[in-house]
Amino acid sequence: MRSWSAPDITRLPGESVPLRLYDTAARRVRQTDPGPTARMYVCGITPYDATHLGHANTYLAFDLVGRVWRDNGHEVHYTQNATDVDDPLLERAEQTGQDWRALAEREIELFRTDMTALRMIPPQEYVGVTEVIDRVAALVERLRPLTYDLDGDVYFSRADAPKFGEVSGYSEAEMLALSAERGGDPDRPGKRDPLDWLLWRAERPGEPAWDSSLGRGRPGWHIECTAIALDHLGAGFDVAGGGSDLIYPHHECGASEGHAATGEWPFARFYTHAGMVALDGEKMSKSKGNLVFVSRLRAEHDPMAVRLVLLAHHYRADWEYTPDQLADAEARLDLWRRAVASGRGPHAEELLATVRQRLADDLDAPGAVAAFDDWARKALDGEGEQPTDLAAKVADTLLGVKL
Ligand code: 5CA
Ligand code: ZN
Repeated sequence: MRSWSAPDITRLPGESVPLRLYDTAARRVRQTDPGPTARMYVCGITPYDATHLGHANTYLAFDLVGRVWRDNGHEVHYTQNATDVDDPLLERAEQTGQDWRALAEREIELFRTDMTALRMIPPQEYVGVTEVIDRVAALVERLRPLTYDLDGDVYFSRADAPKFGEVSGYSEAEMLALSAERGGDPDRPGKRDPLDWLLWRAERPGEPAWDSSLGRGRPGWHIECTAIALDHLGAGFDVAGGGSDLIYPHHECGASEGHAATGEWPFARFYTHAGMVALDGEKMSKSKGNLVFVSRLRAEHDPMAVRLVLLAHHYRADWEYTPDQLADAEARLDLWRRAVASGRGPHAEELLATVRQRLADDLDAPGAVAAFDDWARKALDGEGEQPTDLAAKVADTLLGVKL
């Protein structure tokens, strides 16, 4: 599919700082160590509703990863999927009397517009699952020794996956509870193990299906991301990302699939997860409907203020959105713009060094934002006689905020 348009990125002077990032599988912060080309896969939307602040929070985290790596001199190879056929999408289309393809296409187009407005660097490959059904089926075939059939559906047998459980570190009981909550079917009769997961779903009446060597049907969820990541990035890529709701089952199962297909472990060198954004005390989710849409916010407010709302929170934190955060972000944007427009301020080299330090330290965006606030206040207090263009570049290149 078409990706979205890229913001301009300029290079900054001086020494950058290598990126340290939290790895869920290691359960600690470690230094990333990419080759000349850093490879990142981020789990994309299921396009049945508009992009909300929670999604944007996740995509911002990985946008910052890409920005820091670029600043470190790496090329960044970034792949993202769109789950453009799945149960929730089909259900929403049915309930609202729309064609599921038209619904997905419309929401994906809105997502692109939202991402462009928020100055998110686009992936080189933006892949809809419906474009790669044959590749997914081929991967399921490759996993054959670890799979079994159940009424025409194909399941992955976790008993044969030696690393299963290592990404999340969750207990059996935790996995069981989450499986039921997040699209799994632990209670389906005939499964060898409740945590075995669906790789291929045989055609059901009224559901879309594709011809394949596995018979007519459609892919299960986790396998789509494994197939797309393998095809574009190869095993052992640098970062697999998404929100923390994907730790189990999505990334846990995907990691075992990748391992089984290639023999390589880990499938991704880092599994990195953004926190959950809530509204009115509950995780923002399309199924609950407690949503703050990016498209609605940016219609009434500067998209850079929306970006600053997100930057004010650490990516791993769970936080609740309240409208006063947008008012604070607008005040901050105004402060930064006035400071840059004043044309004179303190040396921005120090600001650049601090922002680099903060972002390289597991993406401490709030720390970077505080450093910029400090510089801007000093500039407006008449401290320093240096030109302000470097400060503007720091905001633009490292934080993605165009002033
Ligand atoms: N299509 C799958 C991934 S393959 C999916 O989870 N789609 S989604 O539309 O539900 O979510 C898209 C991305 O936003 C995922 O990375 C998910 O982890 C993240 N996300 C969803 N809800 C929230 C939330 N409330 N806060 C933060 N991130 C969220
Ligand atoms: Zn995914």
